[in-house]
Order: sequence, then structure tokens, then C-alpha cells
Amino acid sequence: MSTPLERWVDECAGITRPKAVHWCDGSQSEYDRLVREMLATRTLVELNQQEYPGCYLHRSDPNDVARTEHLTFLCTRNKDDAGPNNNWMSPPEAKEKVGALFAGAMRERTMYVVPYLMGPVSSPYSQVGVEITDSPYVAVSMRIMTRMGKVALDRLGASDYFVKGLHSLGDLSPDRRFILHFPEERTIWSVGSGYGGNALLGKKCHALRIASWMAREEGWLAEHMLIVGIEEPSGRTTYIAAAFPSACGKTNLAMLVPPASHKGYKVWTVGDDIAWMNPADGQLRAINPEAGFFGVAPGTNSKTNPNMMATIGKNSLFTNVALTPRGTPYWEGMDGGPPPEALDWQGRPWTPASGTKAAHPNSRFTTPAHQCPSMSPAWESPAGVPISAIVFGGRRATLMPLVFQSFNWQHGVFLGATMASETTAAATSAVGVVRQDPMAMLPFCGYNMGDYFGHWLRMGTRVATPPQIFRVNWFRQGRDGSYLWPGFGENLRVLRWIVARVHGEVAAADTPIGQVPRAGDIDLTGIDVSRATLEELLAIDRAGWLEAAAAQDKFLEQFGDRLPREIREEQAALVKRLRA
Ligand code: OXD
Ligand code: MN
Repeated sequence: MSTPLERWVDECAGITRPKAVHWCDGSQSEYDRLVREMLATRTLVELNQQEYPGCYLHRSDPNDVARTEHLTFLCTRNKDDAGPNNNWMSPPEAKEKVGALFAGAMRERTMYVVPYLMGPVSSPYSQVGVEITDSPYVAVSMRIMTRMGKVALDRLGASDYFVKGLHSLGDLSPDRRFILHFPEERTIWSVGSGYGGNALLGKKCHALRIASWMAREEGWLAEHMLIVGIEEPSGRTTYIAAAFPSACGKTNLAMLVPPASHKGYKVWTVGDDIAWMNPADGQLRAINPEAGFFGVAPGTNSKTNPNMMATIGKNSLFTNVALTPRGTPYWEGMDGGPPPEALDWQGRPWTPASGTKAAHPNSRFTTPAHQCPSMSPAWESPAGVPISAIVFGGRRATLMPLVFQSFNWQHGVFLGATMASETTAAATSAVGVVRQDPMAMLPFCGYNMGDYFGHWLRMGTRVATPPQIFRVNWFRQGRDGSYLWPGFGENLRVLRWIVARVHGEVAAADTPIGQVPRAGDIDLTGIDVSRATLEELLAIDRAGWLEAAAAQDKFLEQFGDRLPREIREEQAALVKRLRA
């Protein structure tokens, strides 16, 4: 008797017609063999093995370098369930249109069956998924990003409860690229892209879009958040989950190194991109469903993120970075400045005089989390870590203060729902445009965001001690375009205020937008930030806020009667306070 998984694999093979089917066991020998095969086909290029042991470079198709939000769809029976925040296709139309692209798509290729586990091995919150793919690059990347192979099959047994992901590179043409989600069937279809966010289906597709749907049905939260523990000299550790849009510094914050002025502090990394938070014992407890980091390379160096530099020195895949004559990777902002010559991300000769970027702005590394020196001893804890604070942050050159706190849970949900941020190179659209991005989930929420806000509101009543909610902005600029706040390790000073608030150890000033620190309560010793600059960073520009409120209003109105009354009331109350 075959299992539900075997039957589904047979069904997919019947459609895609691969020349061979390989079931991944997740072993090192299997990984090594796939790497050797990809070196032979030039899908991977070996990096200098003395300096970067076990590291390889992959150059993607130049048209396939970032998430393609306009080609990403929710396929729910009822269009309103996908909401104005998602592109929608009806399931029958999607199956007909995109099914045709899968027909015979693997004829010349091997089909890899990749069972994976999202979450720690023995956690009750972990989930099994299986990705079928014709890309060996995807198969090896999934071994870094998830617990892959036998461990997942053992957990699944003969059950039919797993997320099904079918992926084919197709012909890599954006004209025949679709990333489809069928949350009612817990199924994902992705064709025409090998890019991480489109093709490593455990990540955005499963752990956010499908999981957010499941989370609403089951009473938990699947969020685009890093998770960190802040350990103070007293030994107390406080866990924070923080949502920032793609390429806005989640990874750097998750691996923050306390500045020299902060002896005795430690920042422990639990996760850098996704948090699954479940109510337990009156709190929200978070696990990181991933096992690796898929980080943005440009700007990563030993000042911005020394822990990441230590992590990626071995067993890592680099995608679309430049290659130096020494066989080492290079990207803009790397230590030591640009090499005199290199091959750029497309393999073309490059020098600093070329006037182009050597690495693609969204070039990435894929690297195992356990190699990171700041990994928390609790990062694989089956029960997760207790979350005391939730932080929402965007990239805003103006207006948004360095930090403030919500008045209560409902107001905090409103603060998340009205987040806006400047767009980045992580998706193929204009960069630097302010867009509303609630909870940093606009590209990842697998259902109508009006319902999502309602779900968030309810979650606050499901735990006796819900986390306290904050907004932050590290990216304020002065008139000359320079950053007002030093960021990176110095962000610990802001996290300290958050921790002190959570424990009831510091006061705050009530303002129309929320509770703002008194300038004396953010420690400035040892940094070159004047009291006047800090005051500017914490000031409330009422006229600017009224303008922002109008943009928020327009965004929220799209959700019509799916928008919870509480969010509408918070919006009206904000405007009233600003006008008072
Ligand atoms: C990511 C993203 O890759 O958010 O994490 O785009
Ligand atoms: Mn992300």
C-alpha cells in the first residue's frame, strides 16, 4: 500500500515527466554529490576552499534575482478571502493555466523529492512540508534552510497532513512565472523561478503565506519577524520579536553585537526572518521555523554584522555576488573595499571604474544557523521562547520617531497595521518608494488583511500577558541626507529602553501617537549623538502625522467591511489626538 506522499509524488511525476526521481535523505553524502554534479554543469562555481571551505557561488538567470510580487497569487475559492493585499486567481483557472506549464516540464531533468520540517525537531509547533523540485540548487539550499530529509519523513510517517509544494524552473521566463498558493489545500505551485523567495518553498510560501492561513484557523501567529534574546549584566534575558520589511536590517538586529560601552550585555539570536508564535502558559512563545539564513550580502561586513561574517565563512552558498581573482566572494560594502578587478554577478569582467555594481543589490548567502556565534542556547527549544515585546519597524527617512510604544494591545495592532516603509531591492519593483506594509506582511499574508488585523486583535485576548508593542525607525535622515542615528550595535540602546518598559522600570511621555521615551532615558554615553539630535529623533511633527494618517486611511479603506471596527476607531482617535 502506498502512502499519501507516495501517491502525490507519483501524480506529480505523471504530470511533469522527469527522467529520474530522487528522494532526498538530507545526508552529507547526498549534499556533496549534488554539489559535485552542479560544479560539473557550472550551476555552481567553487570558491577558494582554503579561505571559504565548503562555499560555492551560484549565478542566477539575470531576470530571476528577487521576489516577483506581481506574479505571486493566492488561489482561494472566494476572492474576498485573498483580499486586496493579494493577487488572486480562482483555483480552477490557476490549475488549468499553470498546470499547462508543469506538463512535461521535468522531461530532461531529475525530480527531487525534498521532505522538510519547519521548526525544531521535537517541537509540537513544527510542521512537515514536501517540496518537489527539478532544481538541485533548490534541493541543497533546502538542506541549509530547513531540517531536510529523513528527519521530516520520520515525523510524517503515513500521514497525509503536510504542505505540498511543486516547483519547476520551467524556462525561467518571467512571462511563464507563477507562484501560486492554495491555502485551502495547503498546496503551493511555483514555476519559472529559481530565486530563494520564489523557489525555496518552505520559507515565504509555506512558513508565511500558507502558515498564516493555518495560524488564523488554529489560533496562533505566523509572522515576518526576527527573534532575539537580550541578556543584561544581571543575567536576565528578555525575548523580543521584531517585524521589518525585507532588506531593512532584521538579520543585523538579530545578530547585534553590543558596543564596547555595553559590557555584560549579550544578544542571542533565535531567528532572523520568521517567527511562529503560539499561546502557551499565558504568554506567546515563539519558534524560528527555519534552520538557516538567506541573508542580503551587500552591506554585510565585520562592522555591520560580525556574527554573520563569522557564519558565512564555511558551508555557504552565495548567489549573485561578485568573484575576485582569488576565488573569494565580493559585494558592495564588504570589508576591505573593492578589489582592483573581479567578475561581476553576471560573470562579466568588472573594475571599480565600471560604474556598475559588482554584486547584485539583492545578492544573497544561504548559510546554516548553527554556525552563527550568537545563536541562543534556546534556539531549538521545542517550546519556543517567551516573547515580552513585539517591535514593528520600517525604513523611513522622515517623520517616524526612533522608538515609541503603543498605549495597549489594540493600539499596538493598529501601529502594526499602519506601518509603512521605503521599498528595497528584495522585490522586483521600484526601490525607495514609501508603501504601507502592515506588520511587514504585505507580500506574505496568505489571506485578507482585514481578517488578519481581526486575528491579531483576538490574539491579544488569548494570553494573560500579551507582549507589549513598539514601533522603531533606525533610518531617519537629516537635511543633508546623513543618518541621525548610528544604528547597528548602537540599536541596543533602544532595545534597552524597550526591555525596561516591559519590566515596568522606566516611564514614558504620552503623545498623540503613543508613548515616547523621555530624552534622558536613552543612554547616549560613548556615542556621537547630541541630546538635540535625540530630541529631533523623538519629536512628533503633527502636520506630517496628519498627512501620514490620510495615507493610512486610504490604505485601510480598501478592506471595506472586513476592516475591524477597532482599527477604524484607532484611526479616528489618532486623528482626533493629532488635531487636539
Ligand atoms: C527574504 C525577504 O528573503 O523578505 O527574507 O525577501
Ligand atoms: Mn524576509
